[in-house]
Amino acid sequence: MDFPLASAVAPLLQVIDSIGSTNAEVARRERLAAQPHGTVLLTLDQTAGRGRLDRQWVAPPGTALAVSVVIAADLGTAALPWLPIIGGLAARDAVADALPASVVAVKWPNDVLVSGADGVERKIAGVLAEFITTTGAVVLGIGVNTTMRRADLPVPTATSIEVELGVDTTDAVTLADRIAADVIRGVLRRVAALADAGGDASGSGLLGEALGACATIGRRVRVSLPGDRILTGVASGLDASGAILVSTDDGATTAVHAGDVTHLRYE
Ligand code: BT5
Repeated sequence: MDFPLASAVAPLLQVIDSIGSTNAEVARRERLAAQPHGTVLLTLDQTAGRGRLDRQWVAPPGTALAVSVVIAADLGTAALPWLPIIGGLAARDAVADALPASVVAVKWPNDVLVSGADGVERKIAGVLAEFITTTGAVVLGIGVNTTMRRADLPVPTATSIEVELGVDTTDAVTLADRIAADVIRGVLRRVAALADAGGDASGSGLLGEALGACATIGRRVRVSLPGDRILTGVASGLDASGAILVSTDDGATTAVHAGDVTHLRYE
C-alpha cells in the first residue's frame, strides 16, 4: 500500500497491512526504546482497536484509518491533556476537508462528530492518548471511519466519510492517505506551536481554536465522571488545562478533566 501524502509529512512512517492495535504496538516499541518525535504507524486493518477506558474501537478490514503518532516534544506535563484535544482538532479538520458540505465538530475532549441531515450527531473519529512513563512520550492514536458502508458501522452512533458522502466508489487507500496526511500534519503543527509557546495553550492559540471547534461549548450536557458520578449542566468553556467548565443549575462551575460527555438535545 502506497501512502505518498502521509509519507511526505511524517518524519518516520510505517504502513502495516494488519495489526491488533497501532497504539498498543507503538507503545510496546516505545517501552523498549524511545522513538523519535513524529514516528507514525498506520494501518487500514486494525483487529483489536482500543478506545478509552478499555472500550473497543471496531472497524471491518480496509474501511477505516488507524494511525498512531509518537509525541516526544518538550511541552511540560501541564500541557499533556491538550494532546488528545489536538488529535481531535486535527481529525476534525481532515474530516471537514473530505466532507465540505457537512457540519463537522469536536465533542470534548476528542470525538469528531458529523451532523446528519436528520440533525443527529454521529461519531466519525475517535482519539486515544497514552502516556508512556518510561520515556515521557505520548502515543496519540486516531481512528477515522473512511470507507465503512452503512451496514459495516459498528454502532448506531457511528458514521463514515463514505456514508456521509452517499457514494460507495471511493478508493480506500487514496482517501486514507489524504486523511492520514491531514491528521499527521495537523497534529505536528499544533504540537510545534504548543512547544514554541512553552506549553501555554492560550498563548499558542490552541485554547481559542478548541473553543471555536468544540460543539460541546454552549450546549447542555450530561457528564459521566469517574466513579459513576453524573453532572448535568451547560458547558460554558475550557480552562487553560483543557478541562471543560460545566455550569450546573445551582450556579456552581465545575472543571471536568476526564469524563464522557453527552450532548443533550431537549433539556
Ligand atoms: C475512542 O474511544 O473514541 C478512541 C478511539 C481511538 C482509536 C484509535 S485507532 C488508532 C489507535 N489504536 C488504537 O487501538 N486505538 C487508537 P471512546 O471515546 O472510548 O469510544 C469508544 C466507543 O466508540 C465504543 O464503546 C463504541 O461505542 C464506539 N465505537 C467503536 N468503534 C467505533 C467506530 N469505528 N466509529 C464510531 N464509534 C465507534
